[in-house]
Amino acid sequence: MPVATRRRLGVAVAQMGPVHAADRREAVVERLVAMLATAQARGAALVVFPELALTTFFPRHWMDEREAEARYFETAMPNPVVRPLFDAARRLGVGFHLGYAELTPEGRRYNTAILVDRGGAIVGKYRKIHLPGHADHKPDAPFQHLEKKYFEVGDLGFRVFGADGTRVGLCICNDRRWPETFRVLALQSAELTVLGYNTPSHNIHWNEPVHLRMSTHLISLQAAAYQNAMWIAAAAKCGAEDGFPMIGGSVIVAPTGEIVARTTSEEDEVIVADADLALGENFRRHVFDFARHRRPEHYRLIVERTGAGDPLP
Ligand code: ING
Repeated sequence: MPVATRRRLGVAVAQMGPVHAADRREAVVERLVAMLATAQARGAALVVFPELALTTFFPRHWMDEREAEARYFETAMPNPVVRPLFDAARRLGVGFHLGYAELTPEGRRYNTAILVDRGGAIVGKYRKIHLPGHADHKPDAPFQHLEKKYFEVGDLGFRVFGADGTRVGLCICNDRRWPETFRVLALQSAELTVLGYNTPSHNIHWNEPVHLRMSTHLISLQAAAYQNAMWIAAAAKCGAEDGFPMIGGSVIVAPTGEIVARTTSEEDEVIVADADLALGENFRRHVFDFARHRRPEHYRLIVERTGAGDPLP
């Protein structure tokens, strides 16, 4: 039985430590450029940066939408502040993924991520679909989680883009907790999915043991990678932003479900894997040959129902 021939791709995850509310975007971009150079020097052709990489995780704070737009949203991409990152990537011949808060010319706000190829061109864009948290002010909570207030549900769907010969899927943070995310990307033949996340270490809704934040994060990614025969590269922005802790645990996961690289800090840290994209092909040819094994006629509830309901008659 022929085994797929190797297809190597140097994948890096550039984890970010805290970005405090007072940090200037120029200083943040300098951190990103430094990590991009480190990743390139270690053989990376693609570098994954976190969700909302340019600013602090501002949904933790209650403010007027206009103030949020003025302080934390980008009205153009690229723009003069992030231009040094695009220039460095093109100079070094490295593609990258970047998450940021997008304010469109029509005034719509999205939690957005882009995929930039090794020539510096934006070849993919995604707007976060699964928005966690709430839209109301919870003054008694230690912090807010106002993604449902500041962002609209993404309108671009889950898409797979061609970047330098690789089929790359995009998602963002909470999306990783929903298996539908990765299955829709796998049904479009994604061989690598990249994402960023900002995951608060504490749960404001109940006294969830802190260690579960890391275990549920890793379980979600390892299961998704294996069950969809894809590589997954996930980049945290983490550490205590103005005293509010977020988990690290940036990882590169193989289609086997195995973690092949992970960070050990909650600071700026680069991890790199020499990913063999053919590894997924072996799983897609056998265990997860969707065309041969899936039975969508029995999965209808997944699309027809939003919330759980009664058992079928
Ligand atoms: N953050 C968190 C995440 O999904 C969260 C929110 C944490 C939801 C843990 C449920 C459980 O990782 C973002 N930004 O989505």
